[in-house]
Amino acid sequence: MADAIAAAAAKHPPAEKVKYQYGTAGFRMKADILDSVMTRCGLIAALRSRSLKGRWIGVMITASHNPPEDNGVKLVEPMGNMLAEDWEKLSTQMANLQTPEEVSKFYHETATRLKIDRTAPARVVIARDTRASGARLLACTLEGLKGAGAEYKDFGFLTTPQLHYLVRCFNTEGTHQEYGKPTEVGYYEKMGNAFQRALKGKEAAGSLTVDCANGVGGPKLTQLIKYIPKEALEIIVVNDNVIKPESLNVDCGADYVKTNQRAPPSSKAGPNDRCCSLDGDADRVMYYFKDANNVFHLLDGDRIATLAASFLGDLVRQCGLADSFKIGVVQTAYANGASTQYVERDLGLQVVCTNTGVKYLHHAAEKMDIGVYFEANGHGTIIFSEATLDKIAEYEPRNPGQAQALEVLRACVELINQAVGDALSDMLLVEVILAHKQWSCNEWLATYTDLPNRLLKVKVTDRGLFQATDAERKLVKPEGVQARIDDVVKKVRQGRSFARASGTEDAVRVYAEAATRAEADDLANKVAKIVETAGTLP
Ligand code: 16G
Ligand code: MG
Repeated sequence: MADAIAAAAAKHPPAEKVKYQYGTAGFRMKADILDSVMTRCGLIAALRSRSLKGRWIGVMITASHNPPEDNGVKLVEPMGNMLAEDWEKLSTQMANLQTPEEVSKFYHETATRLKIDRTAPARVVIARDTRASGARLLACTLEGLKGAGAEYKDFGFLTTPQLHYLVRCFNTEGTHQEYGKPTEVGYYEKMGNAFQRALKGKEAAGSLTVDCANGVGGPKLTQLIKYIPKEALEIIVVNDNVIKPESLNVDCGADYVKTNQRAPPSSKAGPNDRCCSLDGDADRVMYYFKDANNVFHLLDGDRIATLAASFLGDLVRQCGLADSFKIGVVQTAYANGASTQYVERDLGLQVVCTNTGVKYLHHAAEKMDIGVYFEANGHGTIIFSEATLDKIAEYEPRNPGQAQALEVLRACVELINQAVGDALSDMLLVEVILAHKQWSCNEWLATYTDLPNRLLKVKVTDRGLFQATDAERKLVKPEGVQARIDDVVKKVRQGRSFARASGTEDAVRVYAEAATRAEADDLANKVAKIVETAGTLP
C-alpha cells in the first residue's frame, strides 16, 4: 500500500515555488499547476472516507466563477457539507509536501495519529464542471484514488450542487432520512416533482430567462426543463455554450451581473422580463430585470433570503405551526443594512451574521429550526433541522386551509437542496413563491429599498496583516485602523463600513453603505485610503 501511494504521487510532482492552500472553497488556481494537488486530494478523500468507515465523500473539480484557465477542487462531507476544517488543514499540508515518500509517510502517519483503519473501505463520488482542463485533472485525481485503493463513481459533468446531492443520497440510502435516488435523473425527478407540487396549480407569470455563464449549468438546466411542464413555467436558456470552454464566465454569469450591476451584454430581455444568472458551477444565482424606464435592478441573495423567509413564515403560520418552530436568517456583513432591518422589523425574525464563506453560514443555519442562509452574492439555501423535518412529516392538519399550506410546505422541503446552496433549486423556489404571491419582479423589489453601497478592492503588501473579528465587521489588526474607520463612519448618515482580507484573492475588500449614493462612494473611498495607508509597508 505504501508503495502504491508513493507511486501515485510520483506521477505528478508539485509545481516549484508554489504554496498551495485549501481556501474558502477548496484549492483554486491556474489549472496548469494543479495536477499534483488533484492526486493528493484523491488520497485525502480516500482517507477521509476511511476515517468515517467508508461513508461516501465527494470530490468536485471546478473553479466556479473564475476565468476559464483556472480550475480547482473541493471535497464534500457525507451529508453534503463542506469539508471539515481539520481536514482542510491536512489537505493543505498534503498538497505542499515535496517528495512521493513524504506523501506516503504523511498518509500513513495521519492514519495512525487519527486511529483510522487503513483497511476500511474508501468510497468517493467525483464530478467536474466543463473546463477544458477538467479531463486531465480528473485523471490526476483518479490516480490518487486508485493509489489509495478507493472505490469511486465518476459522474462526469455535474453542477457542484448535483454532486453534493449525490453524496448525501449515497450516504442516506436505506435510512429514514433517504435524500433521493443517487442518480442524475433522480435529481431532476425530485426537483421537477417537488416544483409542480409546490406550485399547486399556480402558474408563473411570464417566462424566465436563465443565463448559464456558458458553464455546466446550461446542459443540466436543459435536462431539468424536461421535468417541468411549460404551462407551469417557461424557461429560456441563454449563454449555454459549453462547446467553447474559453467562453465560460466571460461577460456573463452571476459574478458578472453582481460585480458590474448590469445584465450580460448578450441579453435580449425586454423591460420587466424576469432574468437570472448562474455562476460557472451553478451554486449561486442572481435575479434581475430592467424596469419600464430601462433601469436595471438586481435581486440578489439578500432578496432571495427575505422572499423565502417571508414565504416560509406565512406557510408555517397557515399550517398552524407558528409556535412549533422558529425561522432564522443567516447573513454576512455584505448583506445590505436595509435587508437586515426588513427581516428583523417587518418579518420579526432573528438575524445572525457570520464570516464570509458558505460553510460558516451553513453551520450557523444548522443551529436553527428553519435556517435561511444567503450571501448577497447569491450563495445560499434553507435548511430544516431534523426535529423540524419530523414535525412537518408527522403533523396532522386541522382544517382544509392548513392541509393546503402543509402540502406546499412539504413540497418546498423537497424542492430546496439542503445539502448545499443550489442555483437551480433556489431559482425554482423563487419561481414558486412569485407564482403563489402573483408577484412580478417589481413587487418583489418594492418590499424594501436597498441602501446605496459600494464595494472596493484594495491592493496591499500583505493581506495577512488584516485580522478581523465580530463576523468580519471589525479589524483588530493592524492596530488603530478600526478606530480610524469608526471615525469616518460616524460622520455619515446611515453609514456602515468594514474592511476584510479576501479569502480568495490577494487583496483587502472594503464595503460601505450610506443614505445616499454620493455618501456611500465617499465613505468607501475614505476607508479604502485608510486601509491602503495601513497596508502599504514603507
Ligand atoms: C468563495 C465562497 C463564497 C464567498 C467568497 C468570498 C464558497 C462555496 N464560496 O467563493 O461563499 O462569498 O469566496 O470571497 O464557500 P472573498 O473572500 O474573496 O471575498
Ligand atoms: Mg460557484
